[in-house]
Amino acid sequence: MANGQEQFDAVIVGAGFAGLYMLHRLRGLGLLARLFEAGGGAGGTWYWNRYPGARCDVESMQYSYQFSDELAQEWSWSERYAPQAEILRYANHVADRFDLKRDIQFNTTVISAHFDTQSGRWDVETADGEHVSARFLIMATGCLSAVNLPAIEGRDSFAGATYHTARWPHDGVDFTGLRVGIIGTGSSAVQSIPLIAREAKHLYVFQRTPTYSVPAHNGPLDREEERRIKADYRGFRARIAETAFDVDGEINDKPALGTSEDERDAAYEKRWRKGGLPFLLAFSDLVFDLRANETAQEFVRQKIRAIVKDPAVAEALLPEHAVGTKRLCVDIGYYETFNRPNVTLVNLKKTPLAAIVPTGIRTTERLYELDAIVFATGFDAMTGALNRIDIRGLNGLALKDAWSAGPKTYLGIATAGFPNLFMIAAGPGSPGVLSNMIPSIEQHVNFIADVIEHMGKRQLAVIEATKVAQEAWVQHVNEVAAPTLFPSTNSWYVGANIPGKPRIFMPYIGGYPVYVQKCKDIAANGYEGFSLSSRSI
Ligand code: N01
Repeated sequence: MANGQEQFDAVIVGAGFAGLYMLHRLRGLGLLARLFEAGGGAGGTWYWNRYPGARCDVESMQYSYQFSDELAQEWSWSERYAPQAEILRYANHVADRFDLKRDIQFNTTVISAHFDTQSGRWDVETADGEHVSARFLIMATGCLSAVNLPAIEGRDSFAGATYHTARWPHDGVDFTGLRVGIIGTGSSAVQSIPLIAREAKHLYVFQRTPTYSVPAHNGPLDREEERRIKADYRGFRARIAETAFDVDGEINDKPALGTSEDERDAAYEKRWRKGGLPFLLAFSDLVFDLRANETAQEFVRQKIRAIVKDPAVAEALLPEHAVGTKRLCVDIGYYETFNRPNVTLVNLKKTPLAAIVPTGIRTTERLYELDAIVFATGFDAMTGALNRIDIRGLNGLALKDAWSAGPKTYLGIATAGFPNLFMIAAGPGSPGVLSNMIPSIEQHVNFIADVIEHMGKRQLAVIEATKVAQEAWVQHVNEVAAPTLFPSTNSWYVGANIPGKPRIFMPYIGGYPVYVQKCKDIAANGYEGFSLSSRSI
C-alpha cells in the first residue's frame, strides 16, 4: 500500500443507479465511501446514451427506485416511457436529494484494483495516477457500458464525423442536409433511426441482422393511473416483483401451441396494440419451444409486411431468429421510417460491409458516400466493463484470466478468488438484464449492504465466495438456461457480438422471485456459500 494513501471503507465504481444507491446505503451504515465515475456527471447509462430518441423500454412508473417512499411520491414522470433527459434529471435529483455528490469524484476512470493479501484491502488506481485504499470494492459499472466499436477495415479513415450512440455529444448533433449512415439495428438504432431520418438529407441503414420491434405506443403519463399507483405504491411494486422479469404485463400461463390460431393471433394483436416488452408474455412457451416461438415470429413478420410499403424492403427487414432471444426492441415508428423516400435499407446479409473509406461505407456491391457515420453497434455486455479494469485478486490473479473460459460468479454478486469484491446487478449469473434494472439493482445493493453490516457487527474483515458454491451456482444458471431458446441465438447475452468472447449465456433466467428468495435464504443461513473470516488471508 502506498504511503499516505487515502483510506476508505469502500470504493464504488460507477455513478449510475447502482452506484448512487450503494453510496446512500453505505452512508447509512456509517461507512466512509468514495465513488469514482468516469463521466462528468451522475446517471450512468443515461449520462452516456444521449442519442436521438433514447428512452427506457420499461414503463416509467416501474423504472424508479423504491427505497424512499418520499422520493416515490414526489417524483412525477411525464411520459409512459421516460425519455433519456428526464431519467438523467431523476438520477441527479436523487443524487442531490440524498446529498451524494460530495463523495463522488467525477471525470475519474478507475484503471486498476489490486487486492493486497497482507492488509486485506484493495488498492484502487485511477487514470490520473491517484491510489486509494479500501476494504470493499464495489463494481457498479453497468452491464451495457463498455462500448463496442467493431474493427471494421478502414474504420478510422472516414473523413466525416463519426458517433457511437453510447458516446453521444452532449450538445446534440444536427444532421440537417447530411448524408448519414448508421451501422446496426439493435435497440439504440431502432430508437434513433426514426429521428435521424427526419433530419438527415438521406439516411442509409446498414443492417446485418433484422430486428423484432414492438410499438411503444408512448404518450403522456395518464395522471389518473399515476394517482392510483401512488396510492398503493409499495403494493404495486410488490405485486410486480412476484413476476418472472419484475415487469408488469399480464403474464399468460397458457402455451401458444395448445391455443387455436385465431385465439393466438387475437392475443398477439391485443399486446401489439398495448405495446412494449410484455408482448413476450403472451404465452408461457414462447422462449422454450421453437414452434411456439414461430407463431409469434410470424405475427411480427406479418406486421412488418403490412407496415412497409415496398415488398423488397419489407422482405429484407424480416427477422428469422427466435423472437425475444435477442433483446426485443420497442419503437416509435421504426418500420414506418423505411417508407420515407430519404431512407435506404442496405442489406449486409446480401452485400456485406467491405470497408469504411474516407468518403463513406463500401459494401461488396457499391460505395455509399456519406457525411456522417453513426455506430449503433452496442456493447461488450456484462463482462466488458469489469474486464477493461485490471482487477487482481488473491495471488495476483487477474479477473480476465479467471474468466478466460467464461465468467463465473456466485449469485452474480461475487467471484471466488476476489475477496471483498462485489458486483451490482451486472454480474454474469444475476437476473440483471433480464429483469427491470432498478429493482434488481436495489435488491443487490441491499444484499451487499446487509452482508457488510453483518460483517461489521461480528467484526469480520474478509468475505469471499467459495469455489464450491460458485460452481453450483454456475451449474444452476446453465441448467435453467438450457431448456430455453436463448443460448442458441447469436446475441450479446451469449457474447456472440464480440469476437473471441467465450460463448456463455450470461444472465440468470430462473426468474426474479426465485432469485430473490435464494438470496434471502442464503442470507438467513449466515451467508451460506461465502467464507467469512475475521482476519486477512
Ligand atoms: O446494441 P445491440 P444496442 N457490422 O448489440 C450491429 C439496451 N438498450 O446499443 O445483430 C455490422 O443490440 C449488430 O448486428 P448483429 C438493450 O438491452 C436499451 O442497440 O450483431 N453491424 C446489431 O444490429 C439492448 O439490447 C434501450 O448482426 C454490426 C447492432 O450493431 C442493449 O442495450 C435502448 C457490426 C448492435 O445492437 C444494446 O443495444 C438502447 C458490424 N461489424 C439499448 N457490429 C432501451 O431501454 C455490430 N453490428 C429502449
